[in-house]
This record gives sequence, structure tokens and C-alpha cells, in this order.
Amino acid sequence: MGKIKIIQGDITKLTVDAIVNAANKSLLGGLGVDGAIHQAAGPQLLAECKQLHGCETGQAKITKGYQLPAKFVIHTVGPIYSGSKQDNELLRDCYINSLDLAKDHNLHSIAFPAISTGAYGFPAVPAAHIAFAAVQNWLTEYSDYQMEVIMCAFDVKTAELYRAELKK
Ligand code: AR6
Repeated sequence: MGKIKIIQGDITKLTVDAIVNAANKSLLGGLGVDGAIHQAAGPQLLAECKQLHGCETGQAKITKGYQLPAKFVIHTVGPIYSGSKQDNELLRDCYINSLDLAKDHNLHSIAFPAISTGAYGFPAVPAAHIAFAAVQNWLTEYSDYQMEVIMCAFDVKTAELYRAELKK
């Protein structure tokens, strides 16, 4: 059985098998959580990312964690919020594809930031709902697999939304 945990703080500090990066399609770094992860992992992360030749929205790619306490980084690209229905599907895909990739690599703990809710403008309330629904469905589907999912909220507001989702 898997489980979901909520943590408020900096995802780069977490000692887990993988942290997820809310990247952009280039996978060559940026601001926000992407910048923080590259900063903490060191230049080798960017060197490995350059070999990946980018990533499509909703998809995910894995690298090592280098100087991070996390062993791996799973880079996913959230949708740039437009208000269309497809945004929801693509955000869901980010969570599902990251979890699938973690399982493919036999990883058992993964931490997610609130993908797309910063620079990419996805409203926090529906994003939290989509994130928890996706993770809970995945854990149900793979109920014979041990996976600890850490939902990492950077700010108080996101942490509160996450706690409300977990209670549902
Ligand atoms: N730990 C955990 N969460 C964080 C951290 C951190 N250290 N730093 C920020 N957050 P954003 P996006 C939260 O903008 O919306 C980048 O430039 C933040 O509070 O990082 O998917 C990429 O290169 C917010 O809730 O990602 C892309 O170009 C959440 O992480 C673009 O931004 C996501 O905010 C991606 O935009």
C-alpha cells in the first residue's frame, strides 16, 4: 500500500528517492522550484538535462539528484494555464507520468511541488484537487506497490488546501 503525506517547506531539503521538478519544456532550468533544484543539485544536473533534449507538457524525464539529498529528480512540465479543459488533463498527466516513472525505476518515495501554480498561473484550488485525485487514483491502481508520496507545499495557503484535500 502507498500513502500520502503533506510537508510544508523547501522540496530541495527532502531526503526521498525522487523529488519532482516543475520544469519548462527546455529542461534547462528557470526560476521558482526549478531554479532552487538546479541551485541545490549543482551544475552536473544541468549537464545531464542537456542530454535529454527537452520534454513535452504533461510528460516526465528522470535524472540523478547529484548534490541533493534526493537520489533522483523527475522533471515534469506542467501546463501554462489557459483556462481550457486540456490544462486539467495535462496537470493530471504530470502527476501520473511522474509516479509511473518512479515505479519503473523501483523508487518508493517521491515528493511533488505544486506543479504549474507559480509562474504557470494554474489556480491553487483546482490544482490541489487535480493533484490529490491523480495521486490517490494512482495509489489505488497500484495498491500492491509501496510508494510514499509527499505533497510539498511551499506556502501556508497551499498546505491548508492540501490538508483539506486529504480530509475529503
Ligand atoms: N520547494 C517547494 N516548492 C517550491 C519551491 C521550493 N524550493 N520554490 C517554489 N515552490 P513554479 P510552475 C512552489 O513557478 O508554475 C520555472 O521558471 C511555488 O510556490 O516554480 O510550474 C520553470 O523553469 C509554487 O507553488 O513552477 C518554468 O519555466 C510551485 O512551486 C516555470 O517556472 C510551482 O511554482 C514553471 O512554472
